[in-house]
Amino acid sequence: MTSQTRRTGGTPYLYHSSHWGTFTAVREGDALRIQPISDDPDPSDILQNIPAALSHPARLARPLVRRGWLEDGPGPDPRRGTDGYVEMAWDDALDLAAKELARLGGGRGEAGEENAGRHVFGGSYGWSSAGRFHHAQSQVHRFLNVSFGGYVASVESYSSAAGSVILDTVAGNWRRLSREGRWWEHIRERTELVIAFGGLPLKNLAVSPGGNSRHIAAESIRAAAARGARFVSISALHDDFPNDCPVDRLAPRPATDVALMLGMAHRLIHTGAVDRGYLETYTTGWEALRAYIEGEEDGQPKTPDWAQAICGVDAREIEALADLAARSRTLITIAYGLQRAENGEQPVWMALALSCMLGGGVRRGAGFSYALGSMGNHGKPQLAVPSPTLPQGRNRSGDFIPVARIADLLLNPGGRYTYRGKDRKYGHIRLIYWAGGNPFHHHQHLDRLRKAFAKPDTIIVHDNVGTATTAHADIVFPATITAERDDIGASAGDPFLVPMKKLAEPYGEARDDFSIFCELSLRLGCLAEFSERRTAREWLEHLYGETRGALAEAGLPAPAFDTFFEGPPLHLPTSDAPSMMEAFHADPAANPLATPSGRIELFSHLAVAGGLPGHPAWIEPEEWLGSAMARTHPFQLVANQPAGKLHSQLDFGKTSMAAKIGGREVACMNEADAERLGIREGDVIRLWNARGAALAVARPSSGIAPSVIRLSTGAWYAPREIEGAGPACVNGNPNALTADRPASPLSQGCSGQLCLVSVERLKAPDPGTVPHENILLRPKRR
Ligand SMILES: Nc1nc2c(c(=O)[nH]1)N[C@H]1C(S)=C(S)[C@@H](COP(=O)(O)OP(=O)(O)OC[C@H]3O[C@@H](n4cnc5c(=O)[nH]c(N)nc54)[C@H](O)[C@@H]3O)O[C@H]1N2
Ligand SMILES: Nc1nc2c(c(=O)[nH]1)N[C@H]1C(S)=C(S)[C@@H](COP(=O)(O)OP(=O)(O)OC[C@H]3O[C@@H](n4cnc5c(=O)[nH]c(N)nc54)[C@H](O)[C@@H]3O)O[C@H]1N2
Ligand SMILES: [Mo]
Repeated sequence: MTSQTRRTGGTPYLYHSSHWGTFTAVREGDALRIQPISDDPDPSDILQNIPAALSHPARLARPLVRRGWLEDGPGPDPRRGTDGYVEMAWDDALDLAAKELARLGGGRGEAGEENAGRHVFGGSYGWSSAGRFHHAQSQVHRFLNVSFGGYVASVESYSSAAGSVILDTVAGNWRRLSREGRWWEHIRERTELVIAFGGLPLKNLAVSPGGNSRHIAAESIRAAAARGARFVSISALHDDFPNDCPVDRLAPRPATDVALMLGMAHRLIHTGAVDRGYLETYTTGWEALRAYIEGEEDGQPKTPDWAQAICGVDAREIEALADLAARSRTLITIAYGLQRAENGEQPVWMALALSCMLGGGVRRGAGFSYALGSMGNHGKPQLAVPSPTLPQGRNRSGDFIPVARIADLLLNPGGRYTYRGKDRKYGHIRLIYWAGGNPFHHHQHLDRLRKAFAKPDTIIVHDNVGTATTAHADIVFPATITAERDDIGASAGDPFLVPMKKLAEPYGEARDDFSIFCELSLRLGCLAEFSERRTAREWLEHLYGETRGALAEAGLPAPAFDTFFEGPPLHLPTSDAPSMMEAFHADPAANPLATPSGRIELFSHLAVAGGLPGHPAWIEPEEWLGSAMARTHPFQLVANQPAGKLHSQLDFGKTSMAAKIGGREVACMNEADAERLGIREGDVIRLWNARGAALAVARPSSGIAPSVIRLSTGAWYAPREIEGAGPACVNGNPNALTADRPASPLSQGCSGQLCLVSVERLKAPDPGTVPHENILLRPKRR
């Protein structure tokens, strides 16, 4: 890394990092000027959202306590979400919070009562910020482990639960499968055909948890195309593949990719193109899958014509794609998006099966890559040394929920459900402690989540800004943003350890999550356990020391902390070790997969035990364009990730706001659909179904399939009454519409990507949007 620490008029450029890029910044008066590092070949515009965060009126300046909670005491309360707040001095708010934590059993620490945390939900899902020490989720987990001896945790992610669970089940280790393998290098150099289910959307590849200093996807795709590699993007949306690259596009109806894959599989069988040697050596269960494909199980051969009737792609095109795949060095990728859906396991499992039929990844550049198009650091070399992580301590409660079952947990204490083939029971939650996530962004069917958030005694949230989640909390602590503190940026798939230098003083009276937890720990008598008597700076030095130690062991001496922290990002070595699949392919007996058979399972007894068919199969979802519900709600909503921001973060920033019209999200729909409905570019439209409604600004386009409408996530939830039409989120949050329905009984994953809706031009007067600073009802400034 070339040092960029220049000086302009005496002001140094400082290094910092975000989930969407490493940058240098300089203060110019009240403004912050941000510049991507020169090593980044394709930096993301999302960087330009950051400066607004320094002083935006949505920032929280002082602790807030909900009026109803303050007046009537803790307890279930349906006023959450519409109540007002009282501003409080830090010491008073901390005393109040500590008293409530103590009442609920907190404060006896590791030596205390076993399972005091069983009524505390601390799953606290969310991305918070890139720095590895001030990582809010790690901080809250550590605090609850120390002060309550544990908490009800969450497992899996909103990103990937159906896909992860099925890949763990049939290929052993989804994490290694998705991260390992130098796929971008292979694509540049060897792969002849990339079939990308869900495309390779550059917008998503902007981002990776912990940092993404080098955006290499665009140049890799271009280099491959220049070499003659072919790409097929399988998606209803044109912009799921870079526009400036040659690509063939297929647009199956959303949620029907399994049918398309089965049609291809049928063709491979009937043209004799199946690699039987691969199936025999590396897989089990082929006979069961073959019998299903040929219709021996249900009397229905899964022919390309059968597939066409479901997915809408011409049968001859399905055959042509199968033929091309069979004669090419083919890589099959599948985006997370496809599995964030009902029966989301099936497209992932079937894509893996299809790649096995084609000979798997024995030849370099061919094979299967999970979520290559979903995270910027997948398919890059992995680090050879551990990157800094805050130890979270031990959770002695042992209880957890699959992360997307949060509303079920709160609404249904004692209720039973299944997960990974086991029967489980929801506990009874009295306290929610959330830091670094925004469930009123990430969860589905938000009107239902509001009812769920009415249930606990007390909800405590830390955030930088007044989100819809803080607006449902009883105690809100204002946290600093990453730019207001020192930290270290790192990610397993990124070569740089970044000294993230403080760029600005905290807004108002905002404090670091760490220091808030130190204050609470002090009051609860467990400060020494929580902080281990280290200051934030000493923690940074300590965490850096672990990476430095590993470097020294590898014969690569690294500078002392102070030198590292004043200098440019530190280049870390990457690992040359073969990926899990490379090792397995080289010697399946010596390097078996962690499945019951040691092989890739095309039939799985564990899947059956978890409530799924034993092999990948087409299972009709409740909400797709061919289902009964489509007669009343004829549009498939694709609620995918937003291009101009990360989730709901910095939605008020420059790049995010530039993508809106009148402060409202834009929904892209097919131009013929728009014309039929009398909708023109710029019209305000209403999307609705039985669960809720949202307003958006229409953008008719030829780049989206008929009957599909795309409204990306990220707008701050603001339900308001629409004249004559009931409530709608006036800012355009699609989770007002999505279903809180598990992907399957196996994974209990989030299925928020797709749902059915109706669409019309808004007839009532436009109620306008709710600006970010008014999402949480604040007291007048004293
Ligand atoms: N319909 C639909 N819903 C989806 C998805 C979808 O495809 N469709 N995608 C899902 C996916 S994949 C994901 S990962 C989730 C994302 O869901 P989240 O990760 O919950 O979303 P974020 O907006 O990143 O929320 C992070 C919050 O942390 C706050 N924050 C940032 N830094 C700090 C800090 O230092 N301290 C504290 N205390 N707070 C901080 C931010 O202000 C923000 O409110 O959404 C899911 N929801
Ligand atoms: N800019 C930006 N980048 C991000 C994020 C962000 O918020 N903003 N979030 C990050 C996170 S947390 C995650 S988990 C990843 C998410 O990565 P993904 O989940 O892969 O991202 P999405 O954009 O939700 O979905 C990718 C595409 O899948 C397509 N798709 C949906 N359903 C179907 C289907 O049934 N069939 C087919 N063929 N295609 C379908 C959609 O057109 C969609 O654009 O992105 C990461 N990258
Ligand atoms: Mo995600």
